[in-house]
This record gives sequence, C-alpha cells and structure tokens, in this order.
Amino acid sequence: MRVLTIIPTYDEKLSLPTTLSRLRASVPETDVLIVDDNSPDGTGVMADGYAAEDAQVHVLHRKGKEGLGAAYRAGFAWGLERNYDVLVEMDADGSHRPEDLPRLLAAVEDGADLAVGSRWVPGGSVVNWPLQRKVISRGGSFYVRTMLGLPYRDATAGFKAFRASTLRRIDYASVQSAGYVFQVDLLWRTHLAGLRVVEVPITFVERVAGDSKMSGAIVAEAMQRVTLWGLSARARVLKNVATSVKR
Ligand SMILES: Nc1nc2c(ncn2[C@@H]2O[C@H](COP(=O)(O)OP(=O)(O)O)[C@@H](O)[C@H]2O)c(=O)[nH]1
Ligand SMILES: [Mg+2]
Repeated sequence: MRVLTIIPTYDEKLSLPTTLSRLRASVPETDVLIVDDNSPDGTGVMADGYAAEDAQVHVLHRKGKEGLGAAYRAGFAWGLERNYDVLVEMDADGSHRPEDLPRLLAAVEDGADLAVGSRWVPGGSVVNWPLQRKVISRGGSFYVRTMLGLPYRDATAGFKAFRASTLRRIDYASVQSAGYVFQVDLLWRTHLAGLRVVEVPITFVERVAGDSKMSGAIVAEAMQRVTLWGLSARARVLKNVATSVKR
C-alpha cells in the first residue's frame, strides 16, 4: 500500500517539527503532504525546508486561509492524481498521535474502506481538554448520530485513513463544507455508499503549542448542515412511505 499522510497547516510553526519527526519515525513508509494556507507565521517556508531535505515530504501552498475542507480537498486531489492507495488525514498540532497511525493503517489493510481514529469508543480517550471542548465534541457527536442515524461513536473525528477508492466513490470533490463539518460530510457519504467504516480507538492529546482554529462560525456551520441533512433524509423517507401507501 502506498500511503500519503496529509497535514493541513495554518500557523503551526511551533508544532510541525515534532509532529513531522514523530510521523517519520512511526510510519517511515508514508509520504507526507503538508497543505499550508499561506500561514503568516511562516509554516509554509518551514515546510519547504523539510521537503528540500526529505524526498518523502511534499508541500502544497495555497493562497490564503480557506478552511480545513478546502485544504483537504486539494490534498486528496494531489494524492489521487499520484495514485496513492491510502490517504490519511492528520492534524499538525500533535493531537493525532503519529504512533496511533499504524493501527489505522492495519484496519484498512484488514478491509476497512475508512478507518476512523475514535475518541469515544472503549480504549479511546482525550487528554487535556477543557470541559467545554469535551461537551462540544460529545454533544456534537450525539447530535450527528441522532440526526443522521450514524452508528459511529466519534462522528466528528479528524484522524482518518481512506482507501483511495472510497474517496473516488463518495465524490469528495463535490463536498461544499468548509470547516470541521467537512469530516461529518465525508463520514456520512461513506456510510450512505454502504462502505465499511471501522473505528479504531485513539488517544487525542490537546495541543501544547499554538492556537486552536476552532470558532463559533465553524460550530454554527456544522449545526446548520447536520440539521439540514437530517431533515431532508427524513423528508425523503416520508415521501417514500407516502408513495408506497398510495400504491
Ligand atoms: N490549511 C489549513 N489548515 C487548517 C485550517 N484550519 C485549521 N487547520 C489545521 O487543521 C488542524 C486542526 O486545527 P486545530 O486548530 O488544531 O483545531 P482543533 O484541534 O479543533 O482545536 C491543524 O493542523 C490546523 O493547522 C485552514 O483554514 N487551512
Ligand atoms: Mg487541534
């Protein structure tokens, strides 16, 4: 399996060096693509330095901050064009431990179409999160599961390993979501396509350096979209029932 790990960055100069060296040590066979949105702190320049030293590290420079969804869409396109078999999503800030990646990749090798690094299955956990973030994440996952009828515990997870065929099948390029709801969108599409999703327990460690890019606008976008998807799925079911009753 040729694996590409995609790391989106916005002002991650303090975290990138550690994350990258841990990743190269834990999974030496993976190529790496850093997708930088022209970080004001110079993360992109730093990434170019790593790419110059290491043939397995690549950088995709984007003009400005367009959100996580746009960064990943560009990263997926880059990787699929180059025929990688597995495309991994991983945060730059150390929250997704590179040491957990081998277990995600093993799940894909065992037949998963999508392996999700999950905080909320037995064996999974979160370290150093304030209560507020825990409530947002668990509440968000609960809302998503209920609205969309998803059977997964961690519906907003961002540490994922996709089989290339999964991304092609779900037409990832047509995903409109900008912020973190992008992750829900991908999971929902994978589920609707009837593909095999496996949750792998991970330990999520809150960043020790730099600032979170999470914002009220990101949460609002997520709530809005999930509600809309859930309601339209219900409307479709009702319409089908009405049609079959008429017959
Ligand atoms: N390229 C790019 N990366 C982003 C953007 N927003 C967030 N990220 C990256 O996405 C990852 C997760 O963001 P983070 O701020 O840690 O979110 P949190 O963990 O939910 O607090 C980090 O690697 C960020 O640098 C963006 O607009 N563009
Ligand atoms: Mg983070």
